[in-house]
Amino acid sequence: MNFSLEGRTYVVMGVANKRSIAWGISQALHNAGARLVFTYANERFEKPVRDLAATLDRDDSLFYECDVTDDDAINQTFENIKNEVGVIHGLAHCIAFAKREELKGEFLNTSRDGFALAHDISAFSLAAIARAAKDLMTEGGSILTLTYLGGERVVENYNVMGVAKASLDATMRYLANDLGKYGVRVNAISAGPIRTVSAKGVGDFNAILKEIEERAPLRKPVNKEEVGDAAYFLMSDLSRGITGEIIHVDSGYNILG
Ligand code: KAL
Repeated sequence: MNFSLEGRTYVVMGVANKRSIAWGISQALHNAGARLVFTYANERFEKPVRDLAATLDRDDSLFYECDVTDDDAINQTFENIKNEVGVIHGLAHCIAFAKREELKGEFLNTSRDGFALAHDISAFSLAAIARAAKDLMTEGGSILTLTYLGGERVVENYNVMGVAKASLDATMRYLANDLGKYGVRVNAISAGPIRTVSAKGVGDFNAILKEIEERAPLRKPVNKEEVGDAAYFLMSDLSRGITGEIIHVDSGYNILG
């Protein structure tokens, strides 16, 4: 069995800065020997992603802009990746968005377009990307997305993003069923709260972390390295019997009532 990812290529979508879970995943895959292909939403993120990748001790990483709300952009991105590397062995989808004003107060006030936007970027994009990436996974593959407990139960303020995560979770399972026959596995990691750009501006994030320190079985918040290691497991042959699964990397918080 192959624990190493040497000779393999993985696409990581959604690195925003050094705190990003996507960056923790990138580092873990890199340390296991993988070649990385980064995609970012728009030119604003190009330099941060290139600067971070430059800290890795290899220079064959690739970079592509990919607006996941645009089918043509998705198809073009994977066409470009195919022309450059031929085969990919996995993909990490670390992408979500909801309007800031809909991530506080009551879910009841969610707008029609805010609901559609959150679902388009945070859930449908996984299906669109899986469809485009499948053609590059000719040696089998592992697709990974990031979800959160707020898709399974009500978490204050998470609101429309929680509903979008529930959709993402189901999307992941349906894709796992469709793609299994091609040797492609599809799973999700449900990470505990980590102070990333997503969490920026969340007033009571300290209170959320304090709750984890006091109540989670492991009594500490998780970090992006712990999520990265679980991602490495899901990208490697060690997880070859696992698909359609949500692995909680959350210090055990989700088991509490
Ligand atoms: C209950 C929690 C507190 C946080 C509440 C909501 C978090 C939602 C996540 C969502 C992805 C955040 C956004 O979409 C922010 C967006 O409106 C504004 N930010 C941006 O546009 C920046 C510039 C870009 C880079 O961000 C995006 N997303 O494109 C949940 C906590 C405890 C756990 C978290 C943080 C979960 C999670 O889903 O991230």
